[in-house]
Amino acid sequence: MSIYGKYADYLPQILDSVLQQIQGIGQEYSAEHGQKLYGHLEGRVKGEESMAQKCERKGLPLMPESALIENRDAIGLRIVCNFIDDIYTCIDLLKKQDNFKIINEKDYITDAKPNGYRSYHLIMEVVTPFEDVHGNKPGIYYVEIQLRTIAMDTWASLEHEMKYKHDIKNPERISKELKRVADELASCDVSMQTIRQLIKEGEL
Ligand code: 0O2
Repeated sequence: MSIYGKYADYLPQILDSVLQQIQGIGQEYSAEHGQKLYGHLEGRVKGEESMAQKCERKGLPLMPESALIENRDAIGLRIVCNFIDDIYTCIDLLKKQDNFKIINEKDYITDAKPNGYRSYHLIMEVVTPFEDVHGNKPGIYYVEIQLRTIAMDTWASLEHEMKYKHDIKNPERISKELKRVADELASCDVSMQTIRQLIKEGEL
């Protein structure tokens, strides 16, 4: 039996509808401002095995309540922006959506994790036409959104991959190098932002 139980079929449908809504926000923004709000958008339903492992790690029973209430990232989206400012514009636009309610925010861009990880995390409650774990219909489901620049995304993907390489001989050196690269990329993001601002001012 799936850890998501009878709710398993709803999750990809909720993901699709949130993806579509955010695509719509992006299209509207491009039409109005003549520039892209984000570079790319992706989403996934967390695999059952991965969710089961996460529940086990947290000492939670393997049941839908753990997967869909105690954990809030069964449905996850990532918005990758070209510039840091665009991340905050996206967040403002998400907050204006009537059917999205942001219940938790973590700004790892202003406060990077000690290892150098940068990203902005939101947990949203989304109203859906489906029954939820509490038996309510329309039901409320959680969706995690990670917002990053291209540079932050590149770093996080490589770091994530390396986490699963257990045969690294000099982990301390690698962690130090990764932190150094994260800080260099963050500095590039700020420079790119400044260049865009200079171009905009030149257009006035
Ligand atoms: P996956 O496989 O990417 O989904 P949670 O663990 O979600 O219950 P927590 O610890 O408060 O709660 O989560 P946080 O800090 O919001 O981070 C959750 C997700 O952010 C992770 O999900 C990763 O996707 C990403 N993340 C956080 N820290 C790092 C990091 O140092 N490096 C990288 N590459 N990604 C990070 P999962 O479920 O751990 O993994």
